[in-house]
Amino acid sequence: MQFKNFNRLAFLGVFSLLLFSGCGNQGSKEGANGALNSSAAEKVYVAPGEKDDYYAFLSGGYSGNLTVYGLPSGRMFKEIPVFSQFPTSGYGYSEETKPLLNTSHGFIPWDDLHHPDISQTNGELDGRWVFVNGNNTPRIARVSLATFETEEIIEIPNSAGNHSSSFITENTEYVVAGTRFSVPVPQRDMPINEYKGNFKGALTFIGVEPEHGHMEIKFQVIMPGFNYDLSHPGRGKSHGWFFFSTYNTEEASSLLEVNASQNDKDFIAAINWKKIEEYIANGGGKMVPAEYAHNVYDESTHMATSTMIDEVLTVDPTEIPGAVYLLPTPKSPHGCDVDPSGQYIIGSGKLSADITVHSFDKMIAAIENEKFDGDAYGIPILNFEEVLAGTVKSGGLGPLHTEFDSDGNAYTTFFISSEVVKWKLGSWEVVDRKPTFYSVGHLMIPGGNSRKPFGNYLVAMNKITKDRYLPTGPEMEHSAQIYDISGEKMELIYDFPTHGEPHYAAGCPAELLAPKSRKIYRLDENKHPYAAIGPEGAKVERNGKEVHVYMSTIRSHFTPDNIEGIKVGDKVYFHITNLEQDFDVPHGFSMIGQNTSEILVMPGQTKTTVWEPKKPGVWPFYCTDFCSALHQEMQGYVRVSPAGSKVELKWSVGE
Ligand code: RUQ
Ligand code: CUA
Repeated sequence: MQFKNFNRLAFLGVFSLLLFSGCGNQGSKEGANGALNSSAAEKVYVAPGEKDDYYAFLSGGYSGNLTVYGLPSGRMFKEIPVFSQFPTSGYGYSEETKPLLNTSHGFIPWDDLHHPDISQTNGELDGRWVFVNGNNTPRIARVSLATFETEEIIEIPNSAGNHSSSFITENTEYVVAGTRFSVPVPQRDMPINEYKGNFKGALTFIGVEPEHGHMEIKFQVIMPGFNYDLSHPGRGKSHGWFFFSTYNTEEASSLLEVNASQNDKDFIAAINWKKIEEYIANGGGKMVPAEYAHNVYDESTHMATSTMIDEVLTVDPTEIPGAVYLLPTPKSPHGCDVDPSGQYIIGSGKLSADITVHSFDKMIAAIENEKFDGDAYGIPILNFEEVLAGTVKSGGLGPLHTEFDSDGNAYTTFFISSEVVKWKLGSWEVVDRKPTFYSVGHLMIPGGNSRKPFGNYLVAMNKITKDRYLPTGPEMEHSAQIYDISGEKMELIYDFPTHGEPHYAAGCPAELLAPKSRKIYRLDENKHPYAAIGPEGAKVERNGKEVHVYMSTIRSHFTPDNIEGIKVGDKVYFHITNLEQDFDVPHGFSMIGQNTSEILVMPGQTKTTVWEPKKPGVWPFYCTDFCSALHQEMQGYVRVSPAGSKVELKWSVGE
């Protein structure tokens, strides 16, 4: 009896505890976490047929691609191939898009994509393009936000581990790319242990032509051989400057985890690019030999071309007084972020508990009053105390990245203590903190890296997933988390899986993009040299061993769909034109035994895929996209005869 009572009491105790915490979760925003909180569910619920408020562009890291999500639903809308071949659309496999992946090292069908940044006008997102970086074989790409397709890729010479990239200035004057790894400039055969003093770090300023967004390298600042990790543009009052975090100012080439953590402070490099522009306008800088690819997709011919460029303009910062300064920043800073006003430059020492905030005004005063603490390879080092605006005593560990809302708050991620910390600009006081699950890297607030943030949601992108989803073998997709930041306290409202490794992301209101989205390519504007505009345009032409098939598609047949007279040893180019002029009606094309992928051809578009038949026979092709009730009927045959056979070339449809 006694025993029973005890048990019942214990049971009641546990029950009331459960009840209590349940109520607590529902009653306050604090501690709101997961399914217990029904208002959280409402906040992310976008009913069937309804649309999201924001687009979010998440980097895919080692997938080489960019993924598009809706906020607040966390629904994935699209994966945009950028640096990787992508069979889903045929990107990087079709003849038209292959040149986009050309580099000075040849065709490189992969890269490691880290930092999307949306184009800006007057410091506000303008929704025209999103720029992204390829780390590994240094490249910057421009993705159109009308077509959601990669339109241009430029390779960055003298660079390696292109990581402090691809951030843009407030009128998209430049997209900037900085080298993470310093290397010999120009590249040459030399002993690795002679790194110190001999390797260099190139910071590249790529001009963006305002109408079409075409990129052109304007100049490279050849800096000391540090690691340039992240960067952000000045804005507002600091427009005209660009800030780069550095680590490994020790210039170690081996065991960096120890050797690059010796100095108590590394630097944020402040680059006055307007000064450099003046210097160049007055004939400054040196053209040096370089080899890099510039690849551009032309929307009227639906084709990309790759051009090799053989020189680049470099500038030596020590020859331009007033152009470059170093701001001492503790503990191997990673993130380097600038607040919406342009006053504060935030350096997150990744081995630190505190966040260092520099003041732009104090920096200018320190420069004027020559408050220097020596120099590094001739570049003045500003006195730390003179430029320091404040320190955020965060109570966390391992700060990485900071974004901002429109109310003077900053939000910093902490990798080691696995949390987002909200603090106030100016008073440096911590006002809230929420755990992330787990080990957050970057975070994103739509517009949070511009003069006009949209402060409803914060997306944390985590490095470790562990128990958040059903297990899927040894590898889990990375997890992202959405926090509602419209109140004083942050509230975790949703978890969603991402694809690849999301490093940074960029987000903007849906109304900025949705109305401008392209629906079709107009047939009467199609300038592709191999287009078959209408079934009359369909034909097959032989030119030696090359055969060009001008083929058109419409629901639900190909013209032509029977081809004879192809021989083993031929190289057959299928140029497919989709005659549809209806939104969202692509046709696909695939050929048996083809050493490439299918292609997906958008309405009004022409795309080309190559086939080199190896064996005689009658080989079928078909449409890969379920386009109509008679999609399964959308097929054809190619007769392949032995090399040297006399079978005549002919083609037909409906005979
Ligand atoms: S990185 S997690 Cu931007 Cu490549 Cu910091
Ligand atoms: Cu066209 Cu299926």
